[in-house]
Amino acid sequence: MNEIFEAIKTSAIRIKEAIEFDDTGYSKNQNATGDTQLKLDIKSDIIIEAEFKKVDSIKEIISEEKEDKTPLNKHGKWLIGYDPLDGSSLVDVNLSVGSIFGIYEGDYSGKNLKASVYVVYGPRVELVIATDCVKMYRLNKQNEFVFIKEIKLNEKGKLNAPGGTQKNWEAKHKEMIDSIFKDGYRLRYSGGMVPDLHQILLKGGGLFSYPATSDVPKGKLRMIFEVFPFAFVYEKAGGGAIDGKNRLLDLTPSHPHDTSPCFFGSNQEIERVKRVYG
Ligand code: AHM
Ligand code: MG
Repeated sequence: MNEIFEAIKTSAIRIKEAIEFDDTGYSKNQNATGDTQLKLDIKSDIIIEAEFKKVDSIKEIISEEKEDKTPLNKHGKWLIGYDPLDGSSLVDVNLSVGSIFGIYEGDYSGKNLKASVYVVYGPRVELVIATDCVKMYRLNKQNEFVFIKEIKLNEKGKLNAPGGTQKNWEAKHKEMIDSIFKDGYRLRYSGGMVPDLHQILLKGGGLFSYPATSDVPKGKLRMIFEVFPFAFVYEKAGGGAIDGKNRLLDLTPSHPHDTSPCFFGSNQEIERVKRVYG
């Protein structure tokens, strides 16, 4: 799988340069979910596809920015689901954005996710690879990703990142979020799931939620490109990831762009969600 990690690193360096210097405006196209694509969404997708095309072990890829799967090598082993530029609506205000990759074998179900990777494009570029454990790397002046540390969640954290439009939350969800704040948790929510989840991982723990709401009853975040890869990272870092009741990695999407309500966090916060939703 190393050749895939190397292709992701090369893509990340090229995307970082595009974010720094390219036009941040919108294109005239819409993606499979109906979002108007930024020129940077399209360029990031092109960069990643070009790098993955050089890797023989990849059988097929599917991007959040495309409706359908793209077959690469018939004899390849791995399927990759990826979000080329997550949180791209934050690019124009110069907040952090990211890329997310799930590496699957057989099909795109949670149980067949074998590794995941994400990249944070912030003041610095950081890359996190989750296999048996979760390792963080940082880009240096020579454009190399240098190992920084292994990421482990504490049993309980201090941060709360509550996603979704509040006026559309269910009453029980609102009560839960209010009670978490009453217990002293601090609000940390930028609107980019990559930096928001990265912050919780690096600060030891907390809760990120994107629940079912009246406007998006199945949540907003997509299983293959966003939810499963981060569920894998959180579990391997010693925390949990559920849809309220069930483990996210036990789910199987029936369509590539299917979404799920999701909660990622350290163990005590995930137990708290289960008590409310279970
Ligand atoms: P995107 O893939 O279109 O960028 O959407 C994903 C983003 C996540 O990064 C973030 O957690 C969520 O959408 C924020 O959604 P909202 O604007 O509804 O709070
Ligand atoms: Mg996204």
